Amino acid sequence: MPLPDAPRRTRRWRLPAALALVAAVLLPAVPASAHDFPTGSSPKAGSTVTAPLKSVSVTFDEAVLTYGRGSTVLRVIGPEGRHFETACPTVTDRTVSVTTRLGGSGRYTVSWRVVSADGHPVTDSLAFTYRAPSGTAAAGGSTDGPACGAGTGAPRAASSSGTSGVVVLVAVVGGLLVLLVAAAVVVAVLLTRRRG
Ligand SMILES: [Cu+2]
Repeated sequence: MPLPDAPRRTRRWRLPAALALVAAVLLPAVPASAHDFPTGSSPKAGSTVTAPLKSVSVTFDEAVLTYGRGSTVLRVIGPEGRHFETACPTVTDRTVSVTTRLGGSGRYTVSWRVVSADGHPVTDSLAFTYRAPSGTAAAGGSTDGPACGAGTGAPRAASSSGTSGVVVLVAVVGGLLVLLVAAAVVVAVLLTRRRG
C-alpha cells in the first residue's frame, strides 16, 4: 500500500528543516560580535624598512570609532623600549596613523588600542625591522610618547580586550548550547511521534 509511506517521507525532512531554521536564527549572532582586525599596515608586518619613516599606519576591516582625545592609541616602540611616535594618532575612517621619527636600527613594535565598530576596544601589535640608512640621524625618542589623553602610560585596553574576548566566547558557546538543546528537543519530538 503506497499511502502510509507518504507521511513518513514528509517526517524525514522535519529534523533537517528544523535544524536549518534554528541555525539560521542563531548563526547571524556570531559575526555580529566580531571585532575590528587589521587588514593592512604601513610598514607591513614583518617587513624591513631601509628608508627614514615619517609615519606608521594601520588599516582595519571596519570603521574605527573615536570618543574624543585618547580613545585611539598607536605607539611605535623601538628596540630599547622608547617611543618614536611624535604626535597623537589620527583616525580616518578605517585607518589610524601617527607621525614618526625613528631611532637606530632594530626591531620596532607598533601597538594599538582602537575602538571597534561595535564600540568595544581591541588591542594588538605588529613588528617591523628598521635598517637605518647611513647618514641618517637617529631620533632619541621619548620615554612615554606624546601625551594623548587616556592614551598615555600602559595600555589599559589589554584587560578590556581580554574581557570582550571572554564575552564573545561565552556568546558563541551559549549559542552552540542553545543549538544543541534545540536539536535534542527536535530529535526527541521526532522519535516520540514516530513511535506513536
Ligand atoms: Cu565587541
